[in-house]
Amino acid sequence: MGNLHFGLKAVCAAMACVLALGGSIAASAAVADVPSETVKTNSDKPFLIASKEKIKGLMPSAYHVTGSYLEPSGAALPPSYRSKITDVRDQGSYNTCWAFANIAAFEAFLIQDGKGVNDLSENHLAWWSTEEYNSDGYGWQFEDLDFGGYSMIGAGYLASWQGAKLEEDLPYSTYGNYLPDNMDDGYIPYNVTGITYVANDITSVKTAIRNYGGVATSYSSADKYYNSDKSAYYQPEGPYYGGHAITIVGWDDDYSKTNFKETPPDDGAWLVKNSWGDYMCEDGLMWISYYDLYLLDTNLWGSNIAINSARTNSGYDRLYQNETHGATWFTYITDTEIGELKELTFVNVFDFDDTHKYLQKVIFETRETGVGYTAYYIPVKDDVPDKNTKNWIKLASGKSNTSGYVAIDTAGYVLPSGKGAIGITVDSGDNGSYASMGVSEWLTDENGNYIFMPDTHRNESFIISNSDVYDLMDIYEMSEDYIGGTLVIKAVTSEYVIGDVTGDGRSSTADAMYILRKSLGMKEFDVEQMINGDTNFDGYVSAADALRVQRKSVGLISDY
Ligand SMILES: [Ca+2]
Ligand SMILES: [Ca+2]
Ligand SMILES: [Ca+2]
Repeated sequence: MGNLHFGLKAVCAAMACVLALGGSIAASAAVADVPSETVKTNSDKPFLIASKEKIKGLMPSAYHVTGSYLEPSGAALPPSYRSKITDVRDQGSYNTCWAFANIAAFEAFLIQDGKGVNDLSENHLAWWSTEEYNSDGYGWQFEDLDFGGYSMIGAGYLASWQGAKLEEDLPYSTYGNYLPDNMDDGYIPYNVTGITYVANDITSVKTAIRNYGGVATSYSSADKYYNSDKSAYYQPEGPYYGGHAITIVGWDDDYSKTNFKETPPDDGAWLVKNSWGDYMCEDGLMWISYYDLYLLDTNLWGSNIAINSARTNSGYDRLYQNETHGATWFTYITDTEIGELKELTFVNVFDFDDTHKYLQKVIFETRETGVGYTAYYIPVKDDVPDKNTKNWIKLASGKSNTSGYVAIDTAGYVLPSGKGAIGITVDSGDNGSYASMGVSEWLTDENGNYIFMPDTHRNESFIISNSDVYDLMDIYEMSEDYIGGTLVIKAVTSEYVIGDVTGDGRSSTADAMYILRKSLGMKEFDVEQMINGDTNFDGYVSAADALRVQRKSVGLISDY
């Protein structure tokens, strides 16, 4: 092994210090793909104002995820398609498009997943990112609701179960919008367990829409490329005029190229749900050409987001996590002789409560696709994960063909109570990438002001490589970064195993049959079976629950 570099965002000068791990100093070629050390703000962008002056609000991202190339399974993709969606909302005069786009994708997913029509609170998400709400100095530090946001904020918020809350509890005001005093109250009806980052690729985006309802992304919005007669937008070239986040909810391969102000190379357009009420669009929907220059461009917008799974909030679940915002960067290790390491184990230590002992899922955030992973329960001694792999308990393994928040089903593994760790061994195999993991760490604007501040601690996140155990905070401190970061590895646990009445820790067709027999009076259930069998949480074990268990077991719904 040569000298080790850690792929931290705060690199360059500080990078040399990291090399103390290997003993000497080498150039930091490992960070050549880092787009920028600091995140730029809206202020220096050539913002041109389009209609109604309510455009801007999506900033370039700190990181860029190429995203997942998705292939349709089952029936071929039709030439035109539109998802069932909730009503078009109105962001009013605020730069909150990013919050509306992410919530719209989630609402479309919930319909697609059989969870009905929901009106969720964009207001809560938007205020959640402000320094006014995060007055303790941690979390997103945007000046106010009007500051704009990143695509990653909504994804991190949903995946950390910070929302989404109900519109009726935290309603949005299109003007005179103040920090709600009930931000921390209110019900979260569904907990997100998986998000796919979608590639800028027509087949992939179509597949994501058909599977998950919608894709939240952005385009560069300027009046001169908008045909208001047809609600059609196409920018062929030129600078970008400031991002506007929207949600793609359908397509038409035959949408005529003559509908646009400038003529694209061919027919075909995305059906887009906007958040400008019904102003300037057909019922709030519009069309953007497949050939638009900046739509879906992850180099600008960071990631295109589709929510792919969620659990109904049963009140029995608990999410263990050491951060509540998701990744602002992806960390990795470079060896000076062999380059970026292809296999690493990323670990988060938790203090498991014996009342929520069933481990349902392990979730991690990755920007790579096609990587192999193995999830472990790792014993913790004196606050440090056991480096002896003989003591690790393998929970599940597989290969992820998607980037984003990847959920691994751990089948109700019974967790020992107390301190324990969840490890994910990432093996990039032969796909040309390297082992990396989402990390929640600080971001500054180009003036050095912190726009995101993580709440990090020693003994929470570790990286294990060849039996060497590194506390992530030690790695940061060696690069003179005393704020540090936290790995995005989460554990979904439950008090009960919803859908499992046979007692094997997972819900399957056998459970559906048991529940059906119970509903017909042919079987008696004990208390635990009654709780587990009530998958729609209405207080009864009925044929409807049997149907839900059957639908989940064949993949028609993502989770309870
Ligand atoms: Ca709403
Ligand atoms: Ca079962
Ligand atoms: Ca029920």
